[in-house]
Amino acid sequence: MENVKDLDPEIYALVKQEEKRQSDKIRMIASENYVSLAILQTTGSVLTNKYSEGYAGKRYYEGQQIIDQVEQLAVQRAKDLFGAEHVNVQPYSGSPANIAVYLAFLNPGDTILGMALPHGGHLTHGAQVSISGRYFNAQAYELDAVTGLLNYDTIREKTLAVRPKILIAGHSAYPRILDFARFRAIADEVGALLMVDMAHFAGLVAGGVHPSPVPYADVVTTTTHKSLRGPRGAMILCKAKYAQAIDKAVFPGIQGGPHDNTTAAIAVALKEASSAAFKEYARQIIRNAKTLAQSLMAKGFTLITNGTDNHLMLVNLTNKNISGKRAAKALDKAGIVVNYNAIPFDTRKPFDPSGIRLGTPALTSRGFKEKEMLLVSDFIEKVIADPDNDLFLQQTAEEIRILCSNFPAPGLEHLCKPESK
Ligand code: DSN
Repeated sequence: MENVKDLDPEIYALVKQEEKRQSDKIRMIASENYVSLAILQTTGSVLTNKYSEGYAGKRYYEGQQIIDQVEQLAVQRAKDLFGAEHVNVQPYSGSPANIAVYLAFLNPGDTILGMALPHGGHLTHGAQVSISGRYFNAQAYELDAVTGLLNYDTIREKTLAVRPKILIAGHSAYPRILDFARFRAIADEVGALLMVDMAHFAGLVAGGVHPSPVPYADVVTTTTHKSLRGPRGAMILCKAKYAQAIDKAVFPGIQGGPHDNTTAAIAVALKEASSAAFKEYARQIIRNAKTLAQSLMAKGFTLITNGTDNHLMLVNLTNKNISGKRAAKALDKAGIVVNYNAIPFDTRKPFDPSGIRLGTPALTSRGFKEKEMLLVSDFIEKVIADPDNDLFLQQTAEEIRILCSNFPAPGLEHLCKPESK
């Protein structure tokens, strides 16, 4: 970063502060992670200088001798890792990927059916504030009010009633495994396409600890930077018969030139995700989440669905007499970064809801295991019990900084000199 330091000391200082924040705190936002130094370096490479509208072998600018190879490598690695017939690696991120799928298959006003946003769905699954809810007839299914689980009978009833052109499975805040065979069967009853947004759990699928949607879905979208631990970007995986429609929808449908530096970093991430070490990483994400869930429940925390099968948990804080926002702010001061989150059938407003969402991908990347999850659970319990005690929060932040110094985060190893308390 020496050149940045000389040219732009303000941005340099901010980047350094963010490095320290990421190193010193326990990051539990379920969609975040730490990429490797190799991925950081590739993202910052000269590939950022190139324009390459089109696809390998059919571009609109010259000079693609290298870029074509980069993109072909990324595509091939994604096909091999996920067993997909066709992959597009160009979407800028998850939201454009989902919108590209709609452009490929829908006309304005057509019906889509996805998980309701307050129940764990994503904005682009048909929320009214999103283009997906404004340009299409967006219908939603909800979780079961008693169990907090998806109820496939009610999803089927809703599907039969609204007859969507696309049935969407996938979520941002649902702690259980999805039954893709059941979604497929429901979609088939009305001749709908099945789209699975696996952004949150793509790394778990790659690591073999979550069922793959690829054999069941017509189209699978995913970001590349969550549990998959790549750069910020996205991919669309689909059956070969949809390849042309998807490619045309991404470019020229909604995007111009792909970000070739990101494409290369996605290729690196896919290589990492194909390794035995990544399989172990994925297993540990789940072991950590289950350990934390059990420990929090033993302390009287209410978890939606009473636990987790994946990398995240949703905590209903109502019985702790604290709102999600107040809890998230206190935890952040104490060195644990989470997001406040609506719970199903929340009676509070989305900007200050009843829950928090906790995820284990990032802390697992820095080497936290079951033992550390019990410490995290203790920290969370104490902070939630005393959220306004600034001195205590500061002391906790220092304890957490010392704990973190013993677990250097990928890409930030240079900041950590192990300390003991
Ligand atoms: N913003 C992401 C999340 O936190 O789940 C979804 O795209």
